[in-house]
Amino acid sequence: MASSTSTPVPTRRSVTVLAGGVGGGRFARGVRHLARQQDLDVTVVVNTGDDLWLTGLRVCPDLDSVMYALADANDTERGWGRAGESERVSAELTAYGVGWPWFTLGDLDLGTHIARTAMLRDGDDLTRATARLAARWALDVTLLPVTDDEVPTLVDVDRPDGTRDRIHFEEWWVRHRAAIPTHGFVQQGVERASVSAAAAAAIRGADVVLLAPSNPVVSIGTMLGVPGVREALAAARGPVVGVAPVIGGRPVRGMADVCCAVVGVEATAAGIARHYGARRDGGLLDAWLVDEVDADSAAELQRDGLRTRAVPLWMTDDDATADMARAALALGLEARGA
Ligand code: FO1
Repeated sequence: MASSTSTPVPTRRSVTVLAGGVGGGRFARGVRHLARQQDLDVTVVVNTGDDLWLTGLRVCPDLDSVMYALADANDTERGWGRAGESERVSAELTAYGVGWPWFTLGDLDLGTHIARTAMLRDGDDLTRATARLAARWALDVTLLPVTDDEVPTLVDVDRPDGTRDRIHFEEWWVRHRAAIPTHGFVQQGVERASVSAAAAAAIRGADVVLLAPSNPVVSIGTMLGVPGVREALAAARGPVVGVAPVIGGRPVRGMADVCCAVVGVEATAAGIARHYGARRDGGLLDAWLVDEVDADSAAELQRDGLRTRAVPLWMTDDDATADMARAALALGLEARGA
């Protein structure tokens, strides 16, 4: 009797990325570019702290930034919203005094918000609605909100008259450009929230988990604040590798330095690594990637026991970003082998 020696089919390796909006979308494109070369399954778990109800619609800025970037449908100049956008409906909304005149909802972008709101009203949770929206674009990547619960990031600020106010993150970020006295960030309702089952499984089960070079406070930090996320990272069977969001002490994009100052984190490659902490000390990281200009901090972190590598971190195009992802995966596998 011939013995059936079924050669085990190698299971595809999986990578889960935790990401915010603009930087997250660009990084996700690079990971996908690599995945297509190395036959990897990619899941991107995205921050939902920026999400809000506006003009009766559910707007999810970071999920949309990542989705549009992966769909090649994003406005690469502005860094958010759709390419080839128009603003006819937005002008009508402003004329009616509905919504925020300083927060532009483009016509194509409104299509996404209307579709998402319709799906939510149909009874879909955000995970399901996100999957349905993403299916239209055939992204080759699974897109997951970090939670299905509404946990808006609010910001405690001083009004011009000196009194305190608590405003939505998007008002702080877009209307005020973070240029008002700021006391802290609050995740409203976080105590009643939990990481989604799909996101927790994607983090626990991945061969490697990557922290995108997103804002360590209001993107990655906000996700870490959702109950269950830290536990999922601690229980992750794969190594957790972070990518520094600052190069030479300056944020690659956005306002990581402003946000770090608000919460007292040193906005450097070493400062953020220490803020995330080494996994073996109860923190997040098995390894950390810094840019070559921060090679000295790499040596310093390595001495402190955090496996660190200095590689080019400018996400100038998909190839450059894929090289970053490749270095992160290699460092992660090295860390796990150790
Ligand atoms: N950013 C702006 O600077 N100005 C805007 O008018 C604006 C509108 C907007 C509408 C929908 C959306 O999903 C994002 C939008 N953004 C806008 C970007 C948004 O502030 C950022 O994508 C993130 O929230 C910050 O990471």
